[in-house]
Amino acid sequence: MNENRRDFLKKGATAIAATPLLSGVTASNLFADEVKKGVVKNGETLTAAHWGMLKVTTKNGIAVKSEPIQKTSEIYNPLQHYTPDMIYKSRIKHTMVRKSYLENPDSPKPELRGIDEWVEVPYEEAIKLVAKELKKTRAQKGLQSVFAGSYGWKSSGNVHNSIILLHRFMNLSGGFVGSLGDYSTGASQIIMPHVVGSIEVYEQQTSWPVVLENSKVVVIWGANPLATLRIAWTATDEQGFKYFEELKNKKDIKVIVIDPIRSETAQYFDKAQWIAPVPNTDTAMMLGMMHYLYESGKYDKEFIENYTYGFDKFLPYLLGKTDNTPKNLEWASKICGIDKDTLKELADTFVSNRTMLMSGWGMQRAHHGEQPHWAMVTLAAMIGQIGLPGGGFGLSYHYSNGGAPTCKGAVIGGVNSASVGKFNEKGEFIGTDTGEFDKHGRFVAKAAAVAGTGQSWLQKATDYAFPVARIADALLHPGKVIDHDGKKITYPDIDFIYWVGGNPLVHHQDTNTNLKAWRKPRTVVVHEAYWTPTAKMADIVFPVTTEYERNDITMTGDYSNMNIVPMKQVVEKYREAKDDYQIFTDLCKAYAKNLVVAYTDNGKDEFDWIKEYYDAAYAQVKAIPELVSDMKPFEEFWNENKPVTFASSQDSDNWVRLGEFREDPVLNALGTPSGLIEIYSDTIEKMGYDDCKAHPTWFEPIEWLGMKDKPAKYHMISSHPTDRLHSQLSQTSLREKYAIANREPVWINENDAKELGVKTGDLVCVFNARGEVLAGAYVTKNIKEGVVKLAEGAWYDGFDSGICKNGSANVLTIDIPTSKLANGNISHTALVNIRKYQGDETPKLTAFSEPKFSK
Ligand code: PGD
Repeated sequence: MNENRRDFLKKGATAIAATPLLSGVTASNLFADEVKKGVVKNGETLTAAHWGMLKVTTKNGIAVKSEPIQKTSEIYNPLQHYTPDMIYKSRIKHTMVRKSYLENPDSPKPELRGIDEWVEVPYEEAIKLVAKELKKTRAQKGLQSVFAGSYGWKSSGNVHNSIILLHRFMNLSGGFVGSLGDYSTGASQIIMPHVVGSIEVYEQQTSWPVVLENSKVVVIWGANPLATLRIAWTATDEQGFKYFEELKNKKDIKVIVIDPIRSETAQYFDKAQWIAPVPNTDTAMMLGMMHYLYESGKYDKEFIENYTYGFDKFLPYLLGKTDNTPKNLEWASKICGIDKDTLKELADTFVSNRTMLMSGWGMQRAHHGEQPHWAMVTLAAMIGQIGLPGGGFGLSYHYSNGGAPTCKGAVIGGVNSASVGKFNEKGEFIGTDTGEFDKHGRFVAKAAAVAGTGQSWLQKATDYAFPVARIADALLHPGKVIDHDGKKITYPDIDFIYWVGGNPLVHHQDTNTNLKAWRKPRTVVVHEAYWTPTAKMADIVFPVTTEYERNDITMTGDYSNMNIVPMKQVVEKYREAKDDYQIFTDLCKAYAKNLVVAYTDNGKDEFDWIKEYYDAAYAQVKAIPELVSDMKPFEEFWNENKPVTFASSQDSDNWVRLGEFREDPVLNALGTPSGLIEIYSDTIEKMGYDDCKAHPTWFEPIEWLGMKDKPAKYHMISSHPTDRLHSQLSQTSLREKYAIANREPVWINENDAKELGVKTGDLVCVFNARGEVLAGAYVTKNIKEGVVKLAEGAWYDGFDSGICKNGSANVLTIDIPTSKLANGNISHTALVNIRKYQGDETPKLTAFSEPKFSK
């Protein structure tokens, strides 16, 4: 028995799958040095999801229970307990085609999308249909008519990354129109490079140990980390929870929460000061504090002088010289609704204590969303603690465990989006710009391609790529020219949509306009596991596996890179569900000769990819002696059923964001034109936009509580949900714990509720000129008067009546861009009205039911 195997057997005793009855694995090969590929029919299997590393218990091949594999903090994460529901509820069982599309794909009655009947078709027939119609669209309308900028949170896993798998297919088969940016940080990721020379929102933060040791004040500004840290883009390692718990226990750090909602986080920090501004007015609030710091001379002149550019050009605006409106405390107070003494006290607290301003992203998902983060950086610059331990600002503590020190270890790779394919006159695939067939018929890709960059062919496609949140506008207005960050973009004429890994009928603003937009193109193809509203709006739906029905690999903690986790198949594939990878492989076969060879990189299956990524990481670890880890060869790692865990280094424990810049702003200049923090941007000035000036500016949002002639009475905030990941987990029984009157809950302030005659448990209509939804009233003092909260992500349920019976917030939101600069979404800018539901009968909820099938 060799060392490795002995080690495996020893460790096997403590591994999770104590009695692995592996289907397809016989007793004689159980101890062979090979990868165990079958599912555990009775026992526990290790996997991971956005919401953590999980062990799932199966009985007779059925998943019955799921739990976290470890406890990192006292903070409970309910999302980890609903895997069985994710496997069995609201699933799509068969490959389906919309009736009118099947009858005549050339004239498919797109106006019936969402209300038509569905026909079950053999999988192979649907594959041929998609290949044929895609080819037809490309031939007749060009690659700019095929939109595959498919956006969404998909599921964890580096192999079965549905969105990249789609891009890989679309690239190799001829090209597509992509999208720019994302819904999360649409405004900030465009403005921040102008201000600090980096995207900032997805950057590592000053490490938590440094904050806990040095900060005296932590401001949680428009963030709800106790909700958003339940998940991570890869899989959460819950380090964020651990550190927020430590923060709570640090009695010498004052916590201030600035948010119109007294969120779960504010409630967790029971001693925290809660400041509730009028929604969308943070910029004015910050300008008021800046004015006070300037006039009182309390700001850090030296920092402004040495580390920033353009303060002198910003001052005339701050002081009111350009518009006769000094942005003083009185002015700010009138706008943001916080009395001026409190504003002054806040500014004094910040400037006289080591203060970390931790901001969420909600405030930039609003009209003129570029401004609050720019104002926050400017305020932090005047406070003068940027680059000092525990001071400054941080835009990612609430996301994917930002601030958890980065571990020293290897990083697992992932499938790439390849390059655009070339075809001969017979329509056979012959290679790409970066790859060709060798004399043995093997496809050799010379360079890994990343979506949206590099290739010459893509230049044409990227001419048509547009900001992702402009999708409905683009569908409705082909040829329209828009401004974007100093460039002009022409919308393509989209006639074919291919969407995987996202739920745009729920995530995009102004659902009723979005529905019209989705009824324009000739063809819509969707891969989904569930009958989501997006699946219901398609023409062809392929049922896909969930992450629990396939094998994969992921890392945890996007910033910490703490663990490598085997994501093992928990149960057999559900009904006709197939992996996205399988579907695209079959589409390649149907589309063109030899295409599949390039797509699968010469026939790789999921295990070949997993092993390739792991082996590369293993080689990295072995090559660098100081990377101490218990990383083992792939077979042992896989069979052992345990994550590989890396440790952080002293350097990363002590890391301070912008610390090097502070030490030497010349040697470590920022990536801005001046190399400094830009309070005034000459680049933006040259763009000449009326809705984004060259310095932080207060602009009135299109709808807000302080406006004249308000079109509706209450400001709706559509926060990220606490008990879902966007729309994911909606159909699980966790919903029974939070739904009110069997609908999405709407938080209403107790005084507003009194006036409305509404109490907790009542069914209410929330409405405005854009639409109407039904929701369940939750009356509370934990929300500012005049503000209501309806979390985003409830599955839209209004195909039959036009009124969403499930409370999908985006029915009520506005679909205009933040500004010409960033074109982000403005989902937190919307006024709504509320009334008690008056009908005799309560409308039946159909959000989680199957659509109509043709007999
Ligand atoms: P999810 O619910 O995560 O929402 O929008 P997003 O579309 O990301 O949708 C992911 C879908 O992918 C699910 O339906 C899931 O079943 C499917 N899926 C998961 N795994 C796979 C897979 O392996 N293959 C395939 N084919 N499908 C899979 C989120 C978006 O919403 C985001 S990121 C933000 S930040 C925005 N936030 C707001 C907001 O704050 N307020 C409002 N009103 N609206 C928002 N919309 C945005």
